[in-house]
Amino acid sequence: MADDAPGTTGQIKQKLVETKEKWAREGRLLTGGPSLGGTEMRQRRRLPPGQREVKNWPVLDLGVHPNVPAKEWEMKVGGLIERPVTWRWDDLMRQPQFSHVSDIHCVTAWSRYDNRWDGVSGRQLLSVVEPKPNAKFIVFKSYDGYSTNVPIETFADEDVLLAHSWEGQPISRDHGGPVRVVIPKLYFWKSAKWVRHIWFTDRDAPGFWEVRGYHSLGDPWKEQRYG
Ligand SMILES: Nc1nc2c(c(=O)[nH]1)N[C@H]1C(S)=C(S)[C@@H](COP(=O)(O)O)O[C@H]1N2
Ligand SMILES: [Mo]
Repeated sequence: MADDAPGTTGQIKQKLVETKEKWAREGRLLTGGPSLGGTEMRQRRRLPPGQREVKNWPVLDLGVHPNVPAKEWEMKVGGLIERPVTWRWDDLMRQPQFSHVSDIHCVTAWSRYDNRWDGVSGRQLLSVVEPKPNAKFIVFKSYDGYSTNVPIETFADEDVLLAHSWEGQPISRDHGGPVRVVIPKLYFWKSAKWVRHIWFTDRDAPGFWEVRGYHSLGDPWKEQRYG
């Protein structure tokens, strides 16, 4: 895409990408345990199948950490919506602010409990841009050239944010600041760091990991790692 960061594929951690593609081919980390329905599993235990809890917060990405000062951050929202918008930092801060505590589940098997996020809710964004009836999927594109896709219903969940703060502090550059997406009900690769574009479409458009063997939805409770 013309607006992707230039040369990203030349700079990314090729080894990490190859290892994770291999996991997808081999189905690594799959427990093969009984698959309970989402709510049933959630009531039984907090840790999704095949995950382990960590207390630190690992940094996981392609190795390119774009430097986007808050004052220069700009996010375009377009596609199948009634009101395309471009938000800069002040536009984001003028929106009603939303705070939520949620768990992170990364497909590389770590989970981190109780992350406090502040930002603007996904629902607030939806109410501003008004998706058209034929909008079914959302594609996120980031300043590092990364992309990922989710169904519009998932983005409309009550716990989704465009987050600018974590534990009361601005999100660091390593973790996707100034603004990242947070979608707690899916594996963390669906939560785009350094978000730049939010695009509404009528058909599913697989992103960076989805074209490399990772699941199109990625529900940790159903262990949708690959596929
Ligand atoms: N823009 C961008 N977003 C991204 C990624 C990336 O490489 N680039 N990696 C994804 C993956 S695989 C994970 S596990 C999480 C990691 O977020 P963290 O580094 O804050 O833990 O970010 C996701 N969002
Ligand atoms: Mo990940």
